[in-house]
Amino acid sequence: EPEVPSFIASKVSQYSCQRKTTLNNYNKKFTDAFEIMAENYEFKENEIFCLEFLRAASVLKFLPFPVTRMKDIQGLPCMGDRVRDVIEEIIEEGESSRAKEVSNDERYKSFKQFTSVFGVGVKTSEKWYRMGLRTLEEVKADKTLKLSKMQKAGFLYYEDLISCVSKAEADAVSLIVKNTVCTFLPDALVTITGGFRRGKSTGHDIDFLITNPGPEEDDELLHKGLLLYCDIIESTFVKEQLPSRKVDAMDNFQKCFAILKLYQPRVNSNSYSTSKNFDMAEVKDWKAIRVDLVITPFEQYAYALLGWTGSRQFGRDLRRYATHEKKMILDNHALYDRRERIFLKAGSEEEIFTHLGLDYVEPWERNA
Ligand code: TTP
Ligand code: MN
Ligand code: MN
Ligand code: MN
Repeated sequence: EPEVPSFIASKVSQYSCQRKTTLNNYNKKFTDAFEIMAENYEFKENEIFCLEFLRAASVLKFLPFPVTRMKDIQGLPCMGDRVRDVIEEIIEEGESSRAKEVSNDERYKSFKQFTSVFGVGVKTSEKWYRMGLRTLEEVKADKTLKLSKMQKAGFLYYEDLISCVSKAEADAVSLIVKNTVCTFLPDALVTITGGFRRGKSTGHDIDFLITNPGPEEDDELLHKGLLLYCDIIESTFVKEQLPSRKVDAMDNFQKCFAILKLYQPRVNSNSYSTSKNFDMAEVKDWKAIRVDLVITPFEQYAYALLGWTGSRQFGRDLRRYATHEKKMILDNHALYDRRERIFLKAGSEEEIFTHLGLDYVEPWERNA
């Protein structure tokens, strides 16, 4: 039995931004079941139950030992009755009958397939399900459906997009994006955010934050070349507006949910590129890769970096902590102190943690 003398359950914070969560998860058995439950509630638009399971998963991801008895979770935050029932059954039976039921549920299985398509969310899935559609084959066969430009791209590159992005591919794309950006903006800073910044070895996409130090903002950058599919969302940020209080707020940066065409290394070659391999005209020698490009003004860079590094749960808890413990409002652009009625400037993530009175948490410890 692992002995963890410094571990005191009742001292574990309910906020994941006050915990250090690495990718080393001792309780995958439990957290996988919770994530299925949470996703099913998300598909049912039951945000409260969804968050309950996501918070519980996040606490167990943080635990430095595997849970083997109910006594192990005594005193921990976020362990409500619904959560405890699942844990108890997994301890006793090895699996959760509720999670198993959900993964075999027709509606869940359909929503899971539908939302695996780029551009398809819960709303569209709901619509298709109500029309009697159950599988992607049925969706593709239905010629009456009006697909968005994004969804068409999602179906066109489906196989590539559901296969994970590797670290090698992320590094290759990173070089390409940096080189391309630098031909337009030589001083620009390009940073990988998202899961790869948290140390994950695979991802569903690659997230980039781009900023140009100095006063000049370049809103032309995204309109220049290189992308297979690109839906540019113009910046809607208004100076002096208060940070958003929504739990899962979208930000107002100019951004682009793109698909990039990455040429695979040729036989006997190791280099990825975005130019064609002419001697291999017969075989598909490229892979479609999902890339998120976010452009931020330099003075908002630290806030954008913190927000886009995630994890999603870590970000939610940072904002919840700011609101409930500090009377502040945090989003991807700014931090507003409601008592002092001022915006708190930050040039680094460390400064944001300091403003919030939190110990610094490294990116690889934000896998909540
Ligand atoms: P994702 O790319 O969805 O997630 P991820 O990189 O953690 O994991 P994956 O390997 O599946 O890609 O989002 C990255 C972070 O960006 C996430 O913490 C939430 C944040 N985000 C925003 O802040 N605003 C947005 O509009 C979106 C889409 C994401
Ligand atoms: Mn990502
Ligand atoms: Mn994701
Ligand atoms: Mn992303």
